[in-house]
Formats: sequence, structure tokens, C-alpha cells
Amino acid sequence: MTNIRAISTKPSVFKDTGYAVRVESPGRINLIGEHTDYNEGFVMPTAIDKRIILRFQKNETDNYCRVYSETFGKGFEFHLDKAFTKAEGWENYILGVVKELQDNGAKLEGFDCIIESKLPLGAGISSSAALECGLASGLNALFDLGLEDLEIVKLSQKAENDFVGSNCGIMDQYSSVMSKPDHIILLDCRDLKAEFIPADFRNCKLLLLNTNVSHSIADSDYNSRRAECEAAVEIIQKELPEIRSVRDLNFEILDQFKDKLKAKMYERCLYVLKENERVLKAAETLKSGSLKEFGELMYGSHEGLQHNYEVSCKELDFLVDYSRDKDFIYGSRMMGGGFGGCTINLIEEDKIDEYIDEVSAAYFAKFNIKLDAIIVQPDEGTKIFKE
Ligand code: GAF
Repeated sequence: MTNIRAISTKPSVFKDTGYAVRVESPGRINLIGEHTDYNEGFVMPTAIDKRIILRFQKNETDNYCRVYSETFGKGFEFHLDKAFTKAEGWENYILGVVKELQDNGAKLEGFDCIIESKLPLGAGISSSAALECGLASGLNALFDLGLEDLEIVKLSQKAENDFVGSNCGIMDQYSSVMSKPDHIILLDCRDLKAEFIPADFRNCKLLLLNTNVSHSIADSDYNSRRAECEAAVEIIQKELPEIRSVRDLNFEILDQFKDKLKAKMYERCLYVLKENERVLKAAETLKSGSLKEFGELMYGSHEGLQHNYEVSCKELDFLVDYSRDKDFIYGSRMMGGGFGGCTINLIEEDKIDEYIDEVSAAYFAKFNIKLDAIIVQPDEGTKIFKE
């Protein structure tokens, strides 16, 4: 049961281009550092030049809110004062954020919102964080709530954890809001210290290959990986109370506890420790311009995700393997939560078109699925415009 009601037409309060607040909320990529954020480790994401556009108006109703997706050609309405219960799909990202804002004391009134996505959905480039943060930023501007960027990041993550039910870390929301143009963030997910590294990929570009195998990170597999890491920490903590997260382990301590941990827990922790090391090395290689070394670290990351963390799938593995003997591709790996979505590839610019044709044909021959290719550019975080 839910308190929402479907609507099939655009709220009339919007003239074709009218709005009080307009938000452009970006998706993100992650160069390296997967499943490390909720283990208080390191990640290297950035926002990209593909965005969800949200337009807002107050609607002068008695606390009714209408949200309409141009992309889906449908929407829903709900009442701010009625209890929020979970819906079926994308509505939950909206309801979760509104609930989180209200729980934090925000004074909202009836509003209308129109959403148009220029981000492929379910591709692992975090359309969900873009939607959450875009909505929170828009309502912040519409109702002058006075929230800081980092508050928007945290409340959007909390909405996803508590309402949507995915125990995601902070990477996606952080990068969607906080990114700077032409930079990659090296983020320490423990204290949220960020270093912004110039995104200088020389003669290379970042190419996403979307497997078009769908996944939802609310899937139990994502949450169970997190639970395995936390369970390992709990066991180790009994003897070493100073260990707060996998981030605090080192290879020696992990080996000391090998017999006390389930085999899978050991594998998950081993992956996280190695991935944290790879991220820190990757940041150095990006700064020094050693892109081939950077690419090797991407391949290492994929192998860990495939074999130790077990969040890859045959379509992703095929794409990464396909790239291996191409000397114009420096690195390739699955990106995001896994179980589908995209690979990210560091590829020489002048070979891109040829490679897309070749790999798409091979992928189709193997899986009978169309591959989508998206060239992405690091970009700034949320953009907010007031009329
Ligand atoms: C998803 C989550 F939302 C992130 O927090 C992160 O854990 C990622 O998967 C894996 O690195 O995108």
C-alpha cells in the first residue's frame, strides 16, 4: 500500500518552458575504487556530462505534490502530510528524499516537478543518485531551506539507505553534487576529504560500454556484500577493538584472522584492501600522466571484482576480456555496483569509432544483445538555476 496516485499528464502549472527552479543533476563515473566507499576506503569518481533535468514550481495546493517524468510519460502525486509507504520503482527515490527532508524539519509545501532524463537508466552511472540529489537540491532552492551541499549529499544517501532499501555508500551522491569540471575526485570515504585531480587523459577518452543487462543496486547481492564485510569486521573487532571498518585492516591482520572468518568474508576483505591500494596508486599515476600504468590498475580492479568480490557477470567479463589484446585500450573494468551495467574503458581517441563497431558486433554475436557506447567527459556537479 502506498499513498501515491498515478497521473498521466503533465501538471498544468508548468507552461512549456516555465519553472521557478531548474536543476541539472549529473550521473557519475568511477575510474577505480569499487565497493570501497561503504568500507570507509578510497574512490575516484566524477560527475559526467550526462544529466537529469528537473524543473520545479510551487503549486499553491493544500500540500499536494505532483511529479511527472517526461521520459516515462507518466507521474504520480502524493500528499505531504500522509504517511509515506514504499512504491514500486523510481517513485521511491522521490518519496525517500521528501521524507528525509521533512524528518529533518524542512518546511515544504505543495510543489510540481517535471523530470527529463538524459542519462541511461540502470546503466551503472547512478541515475538514482542524480535523481535524489537533483530533487533535494531543487526543493532546497524552491523553499529556501538553506541546506549545504554536503547535507544534500548525506540526506540523499540516507533516503536511499532507509527508504529505497539499498545500503549504498556515499560515492554516487558525493560525486553527483561535489564534482568540479575536468577533475577527478580522490575521495577518502571515511572523513570525506577530497583531492581534485586534473582529468588529463592526453590522447585518450573514457568510453562506457553498456551491457544492457539490467540490475538494481537494491538487489540483495549488493547488500549482502556489504553485510559480509561488516560481519568480518565484527569478528576481528572482538580481539582488535580499534578496527572500525575493513579500511583499518592490513594484509597481516587479515591473514591472522583467516581461520576465524568465513572463506567469502576473507575474499571480500582481501579485495577491498587491494582495491584501496590500487586507488591510491592510480591517483599517483594519473597525476604523473602514466596512463598505461593507470590502465593496468583498472584491469587489476576488474579481476578482484570478478574473482574475489564476485559482483561481475559474464557480459561484463566478456567486454573486459575483449579489450585485453588491443594496444590502444589501456584499461577496462566493470563500473559501479556490478551485476550488469557498464564497463569503463580508457581508450585512444582515434580508435574509438572502429572499436565500438568491432566490439558491438562481437557482443551481439555472443549474447544477442545490443551494446550501447557512451563517450563521457568529467563535468561539474549539480547546476541550479532560479528563474
Ligand atoms: C553503487 C553504490 F551506490 C555506491 O555507493 C558504491 O558502493 C558502488 O555501487 C560500488 O562501488 O553505485
